Amino acid sequence: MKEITSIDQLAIFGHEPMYKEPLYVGRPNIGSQSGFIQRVNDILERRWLTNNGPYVVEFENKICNMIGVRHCVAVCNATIGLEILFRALELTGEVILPSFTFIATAHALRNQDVTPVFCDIDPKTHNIDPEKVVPLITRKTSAILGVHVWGNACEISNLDEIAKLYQVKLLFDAAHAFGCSHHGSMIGTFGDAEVFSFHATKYLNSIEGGAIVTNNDELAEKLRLMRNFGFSGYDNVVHLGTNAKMTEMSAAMGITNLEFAHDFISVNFQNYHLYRESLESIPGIRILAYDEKEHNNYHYVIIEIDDSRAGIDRDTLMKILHAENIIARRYFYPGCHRMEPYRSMYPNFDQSLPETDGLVKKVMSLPNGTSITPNDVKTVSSLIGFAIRNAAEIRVKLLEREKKLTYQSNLDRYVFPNPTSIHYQDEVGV
Ligand code: T4K
Repeated sequence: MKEITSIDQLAIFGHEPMYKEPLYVGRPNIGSQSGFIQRVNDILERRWLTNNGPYVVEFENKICNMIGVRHCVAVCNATIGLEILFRALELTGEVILPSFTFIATAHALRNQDVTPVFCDIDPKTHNIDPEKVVPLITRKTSAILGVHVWGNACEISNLDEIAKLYQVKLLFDAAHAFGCSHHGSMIGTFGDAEVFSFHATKYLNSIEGGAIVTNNDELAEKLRLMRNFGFSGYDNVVHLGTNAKMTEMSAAMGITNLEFAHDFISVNFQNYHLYRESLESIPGIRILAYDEKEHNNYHYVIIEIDDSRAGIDRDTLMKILHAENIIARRYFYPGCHRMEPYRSMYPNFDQSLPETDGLVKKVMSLPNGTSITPNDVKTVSSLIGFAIRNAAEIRVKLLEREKKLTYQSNLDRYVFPNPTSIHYQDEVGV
């Protein structure tokens, strides 16, 4: 494990970074390179590359069996999956969703001319707060769209009650939640439909990819038509559609990785627990917990930095880590409501999402996955501990450096006047 003993050894102050190669959040898990290559060879020999090929069908069936859902419609990515789902359900008007999500959740609605209405979150879980949903419901509301952030399930039964009471659809962006459960049932079986992401950065990837899962036969049939331009057999288009198909290459990667899903979880689990042990006692750090009674993929290691206790704020800590080539991320800063086109649409959201606004300032995602070793976890954790223990000294040194830089840049910007071009007051008009 690499350890730092004095603040002069920090890369932010000019020392060599701890890592030559960056340590990323979201480095893809790749189960078996040879297993994947073998499937790629099959694809090439079969010359069946896309359009509902055998690997896509196999991938879909495996997902249905794994999570216990009737239909899985594999798609090219979760964003398009969300979009065709919204269109299939003919959502109109407004949909209530958290602002604390990846921008794709909001864009997928807006791209269908549906207005995203941002709801605040429960700061303990980072998920949409059902109590705050009800006041946002209007006659225009057509759905509630929960996001199982970090794979932790939303308060599904409360949201379900609200959706039934107001007769609106209940959908879940389950991009993070493949392999996770809620009250013993797998995510993917709740609401009218849920959407997984199999993007390269997800716990289980199909390079790019996603899947819409539902127990609604009619909806599934519609989605299958819509992902393939609305074609029902040769020369017969029966529905408006698009190209949302998953390729055989993607399905081959998905199936290969499914065979190693337990191994990925076991690495994530060990790393997550090691992070917990190492970070738990550091003042000002809270590590987001997973409910160990449930299935979790433990893909995201999320910490919150309380700067009043840690003595250092999240952004400074992140700069320290980045300088060492530890590329921690501040997902989902600054919140969808503060990004375009939403910040222009809703200038008043400035005050109405206090929990989201508070969280985006302190949350940080740490590297996890099969490319992260226990040694890396110890190194990252000990660096965070070191930065917090030495916060006061680091702050002073950063401030001094900033002053020096400001002074230098003022000097650089200052244009010394050419004495011949100086006109004094009493010369004007002469
Ligand atoms: N809903 C939610 C709640 C989501 O989080 C997402 C996606 C979606 C919907 C939409 O799902 P998709 O349409 O993507 O299926 C990343 C991912 O691109 C995005 O899929 C994900 N959420 C989001 C949370 O994270 P960025 O902008 O952070 O990506 P990027 O390129 O910075 O990659 C993250 C890190 O991963 C990099 O620092 C390097 C590493 N990396 C990445 C790739 C692609 C690799 O090492 N190898 C790779 O191949 O969005």
